[in-house]
Amino acid sequence: MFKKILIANRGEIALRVIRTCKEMGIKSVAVYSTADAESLHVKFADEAVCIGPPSSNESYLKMPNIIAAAEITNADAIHPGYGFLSENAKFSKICAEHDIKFIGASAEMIDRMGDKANAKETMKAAGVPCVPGSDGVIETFKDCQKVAKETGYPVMLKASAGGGGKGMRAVWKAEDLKDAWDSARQESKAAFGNDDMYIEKLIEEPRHIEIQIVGDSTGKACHLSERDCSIQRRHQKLTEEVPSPFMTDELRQKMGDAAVKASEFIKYEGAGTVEFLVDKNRNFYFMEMNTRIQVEHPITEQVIDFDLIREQILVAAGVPISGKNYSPKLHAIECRINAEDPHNGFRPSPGRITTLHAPGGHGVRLDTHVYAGYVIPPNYDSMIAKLITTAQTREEAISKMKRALDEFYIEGIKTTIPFHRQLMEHPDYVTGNYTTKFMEDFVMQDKQ
Ligand code: MV4
Repeated sequence: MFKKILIANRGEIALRVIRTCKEMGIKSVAVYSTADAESLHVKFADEAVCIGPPSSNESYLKMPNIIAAAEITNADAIHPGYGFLSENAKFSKICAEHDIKFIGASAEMIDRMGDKANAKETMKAAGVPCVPGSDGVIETFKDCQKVAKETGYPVMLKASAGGGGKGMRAVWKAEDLKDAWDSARQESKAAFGNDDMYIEKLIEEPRHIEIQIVGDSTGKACHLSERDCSIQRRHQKLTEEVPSPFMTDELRQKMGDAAVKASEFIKYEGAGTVEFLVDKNRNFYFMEMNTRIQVEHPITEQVIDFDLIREQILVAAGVPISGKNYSPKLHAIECRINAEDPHNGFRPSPGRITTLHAPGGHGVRLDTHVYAGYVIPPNYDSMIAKLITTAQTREEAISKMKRALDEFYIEGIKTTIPFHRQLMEHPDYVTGNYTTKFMEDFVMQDKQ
């Protein structure tokens, strides 16, 4: 087992990893930018190394500084958390070259799944259902026209280097294809330095349901059920839940089997997520595979009683998994609390937290790095806490969430707490009758 793990991240996820390290008797090393000197991950780790100024490019993304910090402190593994370097093939490779275990995917795996057209072709070969469309990348506009016509409108143009909706265009009729093709390619080139495109049939008002998987070094994989992540705004998830209100035992079996098949086909090692689009008839299609631990992993931990960070560490150390698949025994909901003003277009609201009262009690979990007096720097992601409730039923989990949100006081900055409080009473949320279109139609009620 590892003796010392360096956590190449900040905020709640850095703290989350440190907690599991402590429970496993593994020493932890925090790295931090000068903006994060007062952050809890710095205080709670066994050691801490400053790696640069506030700008992410000069700190949390600066590979030589992080490797140097690992070498100075004698860390034998690096946990990258999510975001930053967690899906950076070059960083995974550099860690391997320095004999430091990267607790994440190999460079080869990251490259393979990071190229979306290639990932889709791989999944097709594995026998995982994919959205009908082009075979891989489309070379010319002429081919694009041809495939769009064969596929049948509406279609979706997607950037192979994409993700997060960048370089993606829905096209409803042939006459709009040229403009969409040109602008999607331009956007992709600017964002990723690559303008490879592929086409799919447009799935209207899909749900986003993902399957958590874990694979080990023997090539065996298992799934840990789903998460419904359909409530998103501009490709940022706001809340997630498990079980999905749209799930059936039969669909879970099929989607779980597909995700395990996908993982075993590529001999995936570690924790990963297979994302699917699910249409109104419960047809499901592979969308993307994430080769990292995700923000919303705690809801899975809550309903199957598993520590996913511990699982990542064990698998990275070569321990085989049991191979058993899991169905949810309970219901869990996560609300992402962001330092944003939901009454003003979710505008970022960094600054000092003057007062904080955290919710607690039965079935309430709060993963956060903030405290009264903490100053939220403007340089990073605006998520400051994840509030998770767990109960026997969805109704009870919602009741608990309302109660927990009501006793969550944060003063000094604006947060998304009022948004979540309204969401928990929205008729379509309460009935579970929501899709990825939900936030397009959502309107915040005025403050009382
Ligand atoms: C789609 C789609 C409909 N049809 N593909 C958005 C992010 C990118 N990873 C894939 N996305 C979509 N792909 C087809 N063929 C609709 C979306 C989509 C979406 C997917 C998941 C969650 C939220 C979304 C919001 C808008 C569009």
